[in-house]
Amino acid sequence: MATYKDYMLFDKLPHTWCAGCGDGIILQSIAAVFAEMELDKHDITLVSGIGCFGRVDDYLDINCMHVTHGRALAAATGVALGNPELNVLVTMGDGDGTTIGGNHLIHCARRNIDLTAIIANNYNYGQTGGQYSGTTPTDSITSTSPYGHIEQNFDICKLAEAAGASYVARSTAYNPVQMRKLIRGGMEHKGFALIEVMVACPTHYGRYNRQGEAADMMKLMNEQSVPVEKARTMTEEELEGRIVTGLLVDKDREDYYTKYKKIIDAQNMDK
Ligand SMILES: Cc1ncc(C[n+]2csc(CCOP(=O)(O)OP(=O)(O)O)c2C)c(N)n1
Ligand code: SF4
Repeated sequence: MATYKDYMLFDKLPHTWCAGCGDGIILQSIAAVFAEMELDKHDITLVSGIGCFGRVDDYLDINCMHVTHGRALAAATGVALGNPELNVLVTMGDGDGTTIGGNHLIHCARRNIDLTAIIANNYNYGQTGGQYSGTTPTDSITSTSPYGHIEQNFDICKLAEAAGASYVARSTAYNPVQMRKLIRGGMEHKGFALIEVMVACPTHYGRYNRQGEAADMMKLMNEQSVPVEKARTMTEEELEGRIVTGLLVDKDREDYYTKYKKIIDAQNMDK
């Protein structure tokens, strides 16, 4: 039986992430899902953007594309439409996926492109020194908001849902069992799947906001988490500052390629 190790490039270790960074937990979870699904390596393509989390492709023994910051979903759209049989995964940070690349996110969701996007949300641009991104909570401290961030932040899952995503889920690096289940669900879903995973960046966000060591950040993440089933019984005030986890949206909506192929096939029948 395959294990996550069969999909890893161990000769590329040690990895470049800081001690306590949550990104490695997602890497292991992705490889574990490949093993659970017994996927042939040639049937997977992973497209990643630039950033700390974008480095996941360095450690996986599968076909990968490392593309420009903010453009991973655009490149992955081409891959998914070019070969609809592939399992296409896209790995991005919150800066990559929702800030510089936010436009691609909403249009991928709207079009229902059949791919699985995983966004590691550490509330900042980790790789370039902890600048604020579109998900940085209001009032928090970053290298570019030393007196407190004045902007309103995005809720990535709500944004994806509003744009038409047919599968939306959220998990945390604290809960890899749930994360694996949700990533697998996204990969098995036909259409655009978005999984947001909350991760700790102790080097920048945690340090600036005095959240302690990596383990303290993980504890906080767990305390803030609330399963979606329970969240549905809570008021807006009670949900303030909480991380709602689980499967948030799961809709049956025909994906882009299937719809397009039907039109082309019908045209060819008329000839
Ligand atoms: C077009 C472009 N703009 C800016 C950069 C510089 N840059 C590289 S990584 C990065 C931030 C990455 O942040 P995020 O996507 O949140 O990922 P993280 O590092 O936090 O995992 C930036 C701004 C770039 N490489 N290309
Ligand atoms: S800077 Fe932050 S996100 Fe990047 S590797 Fe270090 S802890 Fe992880």
